Amino acid sequence: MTTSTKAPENLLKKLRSGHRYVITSHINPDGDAVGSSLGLIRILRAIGKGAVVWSRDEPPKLYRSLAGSERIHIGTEPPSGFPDSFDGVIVLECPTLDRCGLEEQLGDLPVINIDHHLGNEHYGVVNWIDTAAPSLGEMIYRLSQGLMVNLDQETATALYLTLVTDTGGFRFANSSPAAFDAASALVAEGAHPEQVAQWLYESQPESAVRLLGEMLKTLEIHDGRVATALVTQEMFESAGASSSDTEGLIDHPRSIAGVDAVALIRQVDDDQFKVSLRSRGDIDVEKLARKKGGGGHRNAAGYLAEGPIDELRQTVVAELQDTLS
Ligand SMILES: [Mn+2]
Repeated sequence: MTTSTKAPENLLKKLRSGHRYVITSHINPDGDAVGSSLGLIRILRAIGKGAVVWSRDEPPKLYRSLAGSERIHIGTEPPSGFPDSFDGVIVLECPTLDRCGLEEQLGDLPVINIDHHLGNEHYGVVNWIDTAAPSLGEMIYRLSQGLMVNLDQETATALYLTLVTDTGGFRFANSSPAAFDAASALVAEGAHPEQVAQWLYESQPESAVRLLGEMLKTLEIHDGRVATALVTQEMFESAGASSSDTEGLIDHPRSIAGVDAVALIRQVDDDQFKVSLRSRGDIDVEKLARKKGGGGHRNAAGYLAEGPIDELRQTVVAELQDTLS
């Protein structure tokens, strides 16, 4: 039995009362942001509403196979007819309004806030926050039930993808009964798990795999528990890769048995480097990143630093070892 709550009545009422909506989500959109937006737009259309998905940043290539991704309005320039021909802005996945990167542009339109993050600031005229939801897309699935919309295959696929990306392929602690219930229902509605898995895990450009090969040559393990690796501009060139090919690279050193903290040092300019940190369990790398002017979450954080790269690596190793002790 699941204990997921239904979409609240005031939200359903609010959505039914308008004619046209902007749907937006956070900067650097992830699978949950993109899949939830593209699922929601189809659900709104099914009840006769017009809508536009507006994203400040371009979604990763990974999600281009989702239906409607080519019609996402990208950038800070408003979509045509905005704001006069819209009745509201639906903000997904943003604990604070500024996370959408468009807070200056949104003007006075009423905001509908749907989120599953801790610490959401309830900035909307309607707020539906469920921190137990495995993905925002799972909440959108419940919203579709509240609106009594039967999902088509494309909508089911978009929402299913949010479950896969936010639960790390049903591996993370949020892989709850609600996640499996929604996944089951969405697959019954036509989502294809093997197709989504292929998009997410088996559609890498050759350059990304070659860059991984280059990175692994630089892998070092320090006292068994800290791993570091480098990605330099030279490596980008020899792999024919660009910065979008670095997505997920850090997961490889992190997957080594016994390694509790990882740093990937990536060259962004001659003497400028992005340090990405990962850790397991209670090991807090966010604190270290924040001290360096960056940020993130307890187990995934990052910051910018100056070279030279070998000195930087030594410093990072010492600091991660400090964090572990
Ligand atoms: Mn999410």
